[in-house]
Amino acid sequence: MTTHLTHWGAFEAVSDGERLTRVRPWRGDPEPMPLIENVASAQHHPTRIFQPYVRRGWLEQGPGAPGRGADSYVPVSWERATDLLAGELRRVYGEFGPEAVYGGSYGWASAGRFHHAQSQVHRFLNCLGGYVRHVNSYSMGTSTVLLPHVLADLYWLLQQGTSKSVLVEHTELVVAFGGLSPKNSAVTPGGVSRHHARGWIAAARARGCRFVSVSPLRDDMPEEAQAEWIAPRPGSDAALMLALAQVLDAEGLADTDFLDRYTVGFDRFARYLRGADDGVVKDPDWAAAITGVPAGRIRELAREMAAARTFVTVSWSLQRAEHGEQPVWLGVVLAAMVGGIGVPGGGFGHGYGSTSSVGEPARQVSVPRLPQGENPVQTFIPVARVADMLLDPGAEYDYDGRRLVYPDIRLVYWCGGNPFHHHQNLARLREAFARPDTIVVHDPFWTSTARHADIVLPSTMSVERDDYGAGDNDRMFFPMPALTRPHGQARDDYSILAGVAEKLGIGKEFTEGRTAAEWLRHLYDQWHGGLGHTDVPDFEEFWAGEGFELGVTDAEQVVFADFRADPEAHPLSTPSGRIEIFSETIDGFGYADCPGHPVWIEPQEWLGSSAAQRFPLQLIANQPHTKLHSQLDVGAHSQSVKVAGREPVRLHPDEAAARGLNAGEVVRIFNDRGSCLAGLVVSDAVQPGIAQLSTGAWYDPDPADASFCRHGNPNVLTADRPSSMLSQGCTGQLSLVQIEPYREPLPELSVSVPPPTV
Ligand SMILES: Nc1nc2c(c(=O)[nH]1)N[C@H]1C(S)=C(S)[C@@H](COP(=O)(O)OP(=O)(O)OC[C@H]3O[C@@H](n4cnc5c(=O)[nH]c(N)nc54)[C@H](O)[C@@H]3O)O[C@H]1N2
Ligand SMILES: Nc1nc2c(c(=O)[nH]1)N[C@H]1C(S)=C(S)[C@@H](COP(=O)(O)OP(=O)(O)OC[C@H]3O[C@@H](n4cnc5c(=O)[nH]c(N)nc54)[C@H](O)[C@@H]3O)O[C@H]1N2
Ligand SMILES: [Mo]
Repeated sequence: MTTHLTHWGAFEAVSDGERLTRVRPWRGDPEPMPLIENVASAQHHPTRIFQPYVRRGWLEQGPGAPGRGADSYVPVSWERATDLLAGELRRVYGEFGPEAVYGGSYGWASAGRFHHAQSQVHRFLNCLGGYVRHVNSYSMGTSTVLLPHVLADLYWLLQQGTSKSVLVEHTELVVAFGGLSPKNSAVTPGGVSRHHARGWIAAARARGCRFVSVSPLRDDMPEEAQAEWIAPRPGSDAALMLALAQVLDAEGLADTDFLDRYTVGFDRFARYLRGADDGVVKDPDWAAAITGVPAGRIRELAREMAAARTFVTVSWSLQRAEHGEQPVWLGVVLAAMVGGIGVPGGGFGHGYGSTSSVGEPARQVSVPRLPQGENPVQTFIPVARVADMLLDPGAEYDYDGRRLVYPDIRLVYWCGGNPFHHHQNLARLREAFARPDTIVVHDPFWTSTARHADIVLPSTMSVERDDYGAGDNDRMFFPMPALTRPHGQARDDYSILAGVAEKLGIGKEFTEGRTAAEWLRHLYDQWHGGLGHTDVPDFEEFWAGEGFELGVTDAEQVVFADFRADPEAHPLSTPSGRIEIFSETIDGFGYADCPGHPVWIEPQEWLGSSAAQRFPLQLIANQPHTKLHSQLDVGAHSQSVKVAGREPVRLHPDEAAARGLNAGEVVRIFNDRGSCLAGLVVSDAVQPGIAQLSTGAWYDPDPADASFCRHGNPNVLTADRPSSMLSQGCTGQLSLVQIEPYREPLPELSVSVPPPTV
């Protein structure tokens, strides 16, 4: 059997050269995940792209031809496709320059670090003169901007966060905003070898640690935690956290020595808690009316947090929302008020249930990766502003204290992502995608994004090519030799781009004269040579083996321990060198939607807003438990939970009964932006007032109405609205909807078969 790594786990497989005939979890994985079943079952699905295609209208009428998303496709040879693409790139770069090319290409693609699709396309576009890039992510677009102002660089924090093994030993109380969802811990960017979503929680619990899960869904916390479940109205966590802070302050429970020595601005924040300027004391009674959590319970929880060694973790989902800065900032403030930052088992964590990597100790070394070259273009967008950019070239907008201008994009190049999965308000995204002259997509599958492209190039899946990989903070470094030949005429992104580079006369710059196999060896040798220790195998031995362990610097790492020991010698990277409970920098930007200290600001769409009269259910569009985003949605495990082929939506029994809905029937979910079908699952793990429809169903628009998805993609319902002017992050997690029975004949899905071809 040969080992292979995916973002959702490592597996061992047997192949007949064409398909995987046996797959079993990697033997080192203590909690294997059924998501690996999607790989073999999807590999030769009819929606694999067999050969290169060009959209008919574009081929016949040239760049800018209308019809994207509804056209048929013309199969072409690789030679023809490469010629057409090279010609179009020459035209766009020649006439408009690199500022007219959007190459951000956001998306997770596959594990395996050489064939990392984004790195490949970025290197290619850099050889051509550069491109408009994106900054930040859909995952943590809000925190990435906020945290450096108030605590630390986000990626540093994720890498250096206190080890889960330290929490197991020392923590007495975990308060998890957004829970510690076992489904999310299935995944690590770049791959996960050993899953331990449940193991550490069970061990901490056995030692006597208590867990409080603050979440609208009971199953956001594994049963092993035996957690107390507190369910505030979604989007109202900031109010709950302010009240916890108010109790700590009012009852003299705050660690004032810690606040004096390690933080700045508590006094400004305390005025707000006490209502000194607005006359509103942010006490538990105030918060109870907003959150629905009983005031008595809030008061008690604050006391418990002050009395115990408490770890506060805030899931990434809370910042994927309007004013998503506030609950993250308040998580930091609460951890500071109870004095736990820098202490083993205390302090603040971000996303301890959001991926498997968070709370794993940092490795001593990173792993080899393809150099991307230099991008001379300065223009960028915060990633979730893509539709705004395409719809409104020349418009100005605010971002992190700057005034930026959207560029005028002629060509969009997407390789390894699925914006018609990940972006909000998909009907609007389709209008945006109608604007550029040309859209190029590489993907193994006919995703909805591929169906909006002009030039569609079939990529291999990771099981069809040689590579190697290790996930973030994951200790295993695996060789990933190809398990099967490519499907149809698929090529890996590197070969595709090398072919186009050749035609454009930049072949040498892009390939440096190496094949993919030669790159793998070259990058490994270079890395190996730079390590300076001898216990790491050379390439031959590595390639013939089944992976090896990379060392970690400190298995029992405690973040901010050195800062705690000596804040003068080890200041934070914030402007003051301390934790900023009040940020002069953010205050100086003057943004009404993100002032200088954390506050409660009512979102536009939550159960307390007037919009809830028409749309009384809070849609939670969280990550799916049966797949990674939209990847391999046609695979067996993903399909196993669909209801009449539609994505499942979960409702509380009372909400189903109030609408006369029965489990197993197809329902229509709608608001003013759009509607979709979904299959009803009734469960008391979901709070009343909530509809939970995970992301990931391939967008299947009705031919007459792009805002109606027949399959169940929640992003026809979500708002393309930024978190704030500070961060411009994605807010796809929460929106308001209504649900009704669907009485029409069920429409067939078109996204599960290839688009029409000529
Ligand atoms: N409403 C709402 N929306 C959300 C979220 C939410 O919480 N709510 N979450 C957001 C988050 S956190 C994220 S990260 C995004 C995820 O959004 P994406 O990362 O765009 O989603 P994926 O489905 O992983 O898309 C990866 C694509 O790459 C393709 N692919 C795989 N391997 C290769 C390869 O080797 N080469 C090429 N060329 N292609 C390859 C896959 O087939 C797939 O189509 O979604 C965001 N969208
Ligand atoms: N199986 C699987 N795992 C994944 C992924 C996947 O697609 N599939 N995607 C990966 C990626 S790219 C990312 S970025 C991470 C994302 O990690 P997260 O952002 O943490 O994941 P989500 O599933 O979006 O949200 C977690 C939970 O937050 C809760 N929640 C939502 N809104 C609120 C709120 O207002 N208040 C409170 N208290 N809770 C709320 C929801 O009930 C939800 O189940 O997940 C990663 N892990
Ligand atoms: Mo993400």
